[in-house]
Amino acid sequence: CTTVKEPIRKLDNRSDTGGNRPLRLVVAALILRAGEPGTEVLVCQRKPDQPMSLKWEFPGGKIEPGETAEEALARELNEELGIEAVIGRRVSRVRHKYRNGGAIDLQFFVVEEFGGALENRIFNDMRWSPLGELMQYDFLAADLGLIRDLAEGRLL
Ligand code: 9L3
Ligand code: MG
Repeated sequence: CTTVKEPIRKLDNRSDTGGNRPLRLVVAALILRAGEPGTEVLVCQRKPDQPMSLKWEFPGGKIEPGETAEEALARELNEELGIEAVIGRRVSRVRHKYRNGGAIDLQFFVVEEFGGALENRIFNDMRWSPLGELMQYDFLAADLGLIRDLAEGRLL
């Protein structure tokens, strides 16, 4: 009689769009500021050497084991933008499937307050965009539903 040791299936939240893996949990921020004439939001462009290169996104990343969504987002925003963000309300949650079978669970939070000065630490480019102009950027597919809601004034 032999015992087959099944590998323990751990949540693999490291890879990007990886094929046959459990759902990756991701958080992203709508960093808002008062603009003229209306609210503006920070949009960031991924680097040429990153997966989904040169696509625009709302900044954020994967939740690490043991972190709450808010903790993960505060950490990501510190790593990516050098700020101490106050994570506000959650405005949207979507499930996005990639063609290779991978999927993400993506939660968006509003950030209206932060400490420190915004600094571009990892992106190709970053800009403040009026909500109505978000459609002009080539965004990640996972962010598009939210973009539409924001541009049409449904969310904020
Ligand atoms: N993702 C989608 N929309 C976003 C963010 C920050 C991330 N606004 C997707 C891209 C990757 C995964 O989530 O598939 C992990 O993100 P990252 O670690 O590459 O930032
Ligand atoms: Mg990221």
